[in-house]
Amino acid sequence: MAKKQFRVGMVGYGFMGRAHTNAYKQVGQFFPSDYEVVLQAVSARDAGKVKAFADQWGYANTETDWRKLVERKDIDAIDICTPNNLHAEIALAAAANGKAILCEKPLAMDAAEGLKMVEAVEKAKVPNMVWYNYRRIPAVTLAKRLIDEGRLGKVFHYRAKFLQDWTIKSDLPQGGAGLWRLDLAAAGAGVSGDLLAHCIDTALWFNGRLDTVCAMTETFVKERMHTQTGKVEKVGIDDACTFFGRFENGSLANFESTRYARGHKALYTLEINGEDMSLFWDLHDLHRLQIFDYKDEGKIRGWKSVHVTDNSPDHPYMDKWWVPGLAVGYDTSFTHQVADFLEGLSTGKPASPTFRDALETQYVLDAVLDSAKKQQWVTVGKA
Ligand code: SOE
Repeated sequence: MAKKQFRVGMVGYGFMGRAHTNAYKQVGQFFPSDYEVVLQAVSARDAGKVKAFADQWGYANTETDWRKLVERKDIDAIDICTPNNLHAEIALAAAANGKAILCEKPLAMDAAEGLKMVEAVEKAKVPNMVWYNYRRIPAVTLAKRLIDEGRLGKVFHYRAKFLQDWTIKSDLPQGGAGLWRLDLAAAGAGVSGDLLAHCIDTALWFNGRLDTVCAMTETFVKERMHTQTGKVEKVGIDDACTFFGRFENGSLANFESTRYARGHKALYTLEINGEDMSLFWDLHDLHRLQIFDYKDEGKIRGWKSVHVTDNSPDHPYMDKWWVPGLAVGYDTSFTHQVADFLEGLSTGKPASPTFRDALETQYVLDAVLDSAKKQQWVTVGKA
């Protein structure tokens, strides 16, 4: 049977534009579905740069105004890879034009904006998803399966860290390609929205709602040159953010994110401790899931390190790749996410996180920033 076309129009072409496009190109080879992904068009303001990107990555044509892109009849899905301050406007226009939407994380600048986006996609009944890609690392997905099977028993603790060091240099400007992450107006927040958002997304997926939080933030470099104004301006983002919290299931949360952990480039680690089992995962060793099973108590007590590379359905996604023992990487978490999205289109069971799922992370982020500002515990909001 002929495949249906899934014609993508992407807005933006930075690091995430490459990661998503790579996934679109790979998915049909490894995860056959009812759909053929077509790289229809990419949009960005600089005509020359966007054309060069389109030629390199195989997009059929380009636009310099995303408004034209979302109105095009030959496009089925809009992929939003822009700075965070544009997510809502583009998503609302895409929903009004009946497009499926795949939006880079975090969903929005804050929960109020995120809620409008949720309402728009739900009213328009368009398929939607947010690129919280770490859910689709096979070892992380396996951890979720073990949790859902009830193997951990009562959960006591959840802890996660996302550590980087690339903004320590005080002469790094704010604003512009990649560095918009340092500009509050474009990013909405600092490491909390950029890095902690990943940790929160996985945590809520694994362990349910967070109820209350108590946070601390710091901005170590207080002024930076702004690339748009050419002036030295106050830095409004959080450079580091740490918080404690309580999940609705009674377990305790402990999170840290920073771009000032000298030596760490992208160290995302998570650990969950239950009465019967503990799980630990580390992005730098992404194929391994460390498991402590209390059933082994006695002579063979100890942590085991499972290399999640069996090409059997026991190891999520891995039956579609190579032979047992051979690894896949960070990039394939995006491929898995597109594969799940397309499967969701076929089955009518949407792939997570939908905009509504990702809104929960926004509520936590709002509470975290509010708590840091007020220097007190804050209850996490709900839709
Ligand atoms: C920031 O450096 C960044 O690229 C984030 O924006 C991504 O979401 C994260 O996965 C890696 O780090």
